[in-house]
Amino acid sequence: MNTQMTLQALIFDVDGTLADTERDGHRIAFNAAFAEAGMSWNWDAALYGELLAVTGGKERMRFYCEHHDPDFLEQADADERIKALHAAKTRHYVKLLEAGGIPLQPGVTRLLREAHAAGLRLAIATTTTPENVTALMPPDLMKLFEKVGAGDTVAKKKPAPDIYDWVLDELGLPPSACLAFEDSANGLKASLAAGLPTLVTESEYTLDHDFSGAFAVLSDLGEPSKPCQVRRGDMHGKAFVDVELLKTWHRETISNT
Ligand code: XBP
Ligand code: MG
Repeated sequence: MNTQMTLQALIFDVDGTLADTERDGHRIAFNAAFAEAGMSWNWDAALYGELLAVTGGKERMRFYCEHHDPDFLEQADADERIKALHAAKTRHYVKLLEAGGIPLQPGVTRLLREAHAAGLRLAIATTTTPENVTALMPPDLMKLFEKVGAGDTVAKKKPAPDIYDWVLDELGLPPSACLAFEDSANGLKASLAAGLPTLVTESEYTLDHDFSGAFAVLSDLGEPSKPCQVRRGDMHGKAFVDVELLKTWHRETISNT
């Protein structure tokens, strides 16, 4: 097996994958920004689920306007107002995380530490704003990530593969030497389009998404004391995801291509 074929890096999505941040994090921060600006927009949990069809906060606001408040976009300064609302939303989101935080998904801390100790390189490929990632992750875990591709680093957000392509380029690795971790159909489309074998762990808003193409779909990464639920894929007798299992899955995906 040449070195290009051994597993060398893990690339993680953030929202929904490292932590379930949307309903009780991003949504609350959007609404706080709207209220602060004296606007009547208020995104309830069901509406927010529909708006998640579009990744990126600024893009999501624009999508909301197109369907619910088209007059907003008629204003000459609509783009600037969306930008300002988004900056306020980021401020609220960071404050919310600092105040109490949103817990990381089961198995995330364990697997990140184990993978780093085993010499695997770690990176992030997310649609969210960089400050949001730093606010979410405890500093000792954040420093394990060698590259962070986030927000407006690339022009086209997921489901376009661009953020994954950017991270692969930064790592100097081919997709066949990596695994991606995603929680949503848009994220999975992006990672697969970049050629990355992908493990899906579900999140609150993505339970009914189409995860065709993922090599396995799990409730979460699991812990020794709390096995994950397996929706699809072969756990090879394991109750949770560890580095050994990732290497086995990686070998399988490579030999199937
Ligand atoms: C999540 C997103 C983001 C967040 C909001 O993407 O789509 O837009 O909901 O973050 P991923 P911003 O799962 O790929 O991390 O408002 O900072 O865009
Ligand atoms: Mg996600």
